[in-house]
Amino acid sequence: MTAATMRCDIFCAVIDNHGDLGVCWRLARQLADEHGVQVTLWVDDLAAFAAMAPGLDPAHDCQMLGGLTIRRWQGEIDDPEPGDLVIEGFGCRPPSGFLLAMASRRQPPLWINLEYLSAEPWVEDCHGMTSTHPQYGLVQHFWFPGFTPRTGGLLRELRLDAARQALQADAAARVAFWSRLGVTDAAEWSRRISLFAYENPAIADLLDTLVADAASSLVLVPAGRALADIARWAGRAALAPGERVTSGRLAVQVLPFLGHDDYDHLLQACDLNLVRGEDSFVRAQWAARPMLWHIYRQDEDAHLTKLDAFISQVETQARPAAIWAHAMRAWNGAQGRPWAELLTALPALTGSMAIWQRHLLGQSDLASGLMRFYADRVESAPVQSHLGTHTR
Ligand code: TRH
Repeated sequence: MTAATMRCDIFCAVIDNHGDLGVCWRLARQLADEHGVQVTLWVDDLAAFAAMAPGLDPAHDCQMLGGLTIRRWQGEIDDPEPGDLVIEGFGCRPPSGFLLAMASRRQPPLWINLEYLSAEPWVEDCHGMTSTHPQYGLVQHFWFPGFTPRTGGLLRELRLDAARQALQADAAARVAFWSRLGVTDAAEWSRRISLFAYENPAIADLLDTLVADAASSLVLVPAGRALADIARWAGRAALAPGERVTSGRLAVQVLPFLGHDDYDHLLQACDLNLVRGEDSFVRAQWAARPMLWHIYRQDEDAHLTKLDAFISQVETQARPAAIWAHAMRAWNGAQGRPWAELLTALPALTGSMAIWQRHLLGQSDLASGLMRFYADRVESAPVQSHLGTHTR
């Protein structure tokens, strides 16, 4: 079998926000574009997907989107025909009829559970662990993304870094990008800051600091949850895309929710990126610019352990100024208002984040790692069926 004929099913359940879809869609695109895989992306909430991918029509159960087959997933699937690789995003289990069809293939598909990203040390031990389905005997492999070669790596497209370098080296290309977003004066500000966060009391503190700072700042906010905090700070009932609030040395510009590629360009064109969740957090690292991460809250403050694990990995590799760790913790609820000091440290932090990005670039990307795993496990495995039937 060649990669050109390889088929893959990716299952995505939208739990909340945009990250589950963001990760699954990005992986699907990369497998199709760079590895020639025929991908079907099964999504349980096409309306949420359409908000992120304007080309998608949520009324259609099955449609093509940029070379991918997108299918509505609601309960059991009629006449399932699983591909050679089946990926479930974040433990969303494919329906039992689909699992039965997987087990019935002459050679069952490679079954991957794509897990959440964490920088914690245990990830290296758990990456690649397996679990056997009690009924169908199918083996599921746990794929843990991460920041070290002994993990499942990070999503990174082949051309991403060349595109980043080109944009960051070309002032005219950045002006053209900003104009496309309807921002004609971006180059006139001393610094540009992108802001994508959950509700966060530290937003008001940071904006106050920017108002009074000696250097001018343009804060760019794609539509989303943080807007309520910003509107409150500005004394407005609400803010909508296209609106701008100005105070002292600061302007806050509201953008529409951007497409994936434009969001990458935004991160690359800014001098500081405030990101959240999982996927935007990774994209900010590829942008090689200073970033603060608003981490997704978990019960019993488990997210703070994750935050510290990430800080510690960056500190080991790139030795950023200590203010960065203070600011990361303050952005996530710790005491302190380190914002003025953070702004002063931005030039030095740009160097540190470039070192961290180069360190990560030295590792294999997640999709390539998956494809190598597939080649090793499946193409060399003897043909067999867990159910003893030969239906393929
Ligand atoms: O939206 P998030 O908070 O998503 C997730 C989910 O909540 C998930 O359940 C949780 O487990 C995880 O966080 C930790 O943040 P994230 O992961 O950054 O996803 C946002 C996606 O939206 C990402 O793919 C980037 C994309 N995006 C755009 O395409 N355009 C935009 O303008 C912005 C701001 C983001």
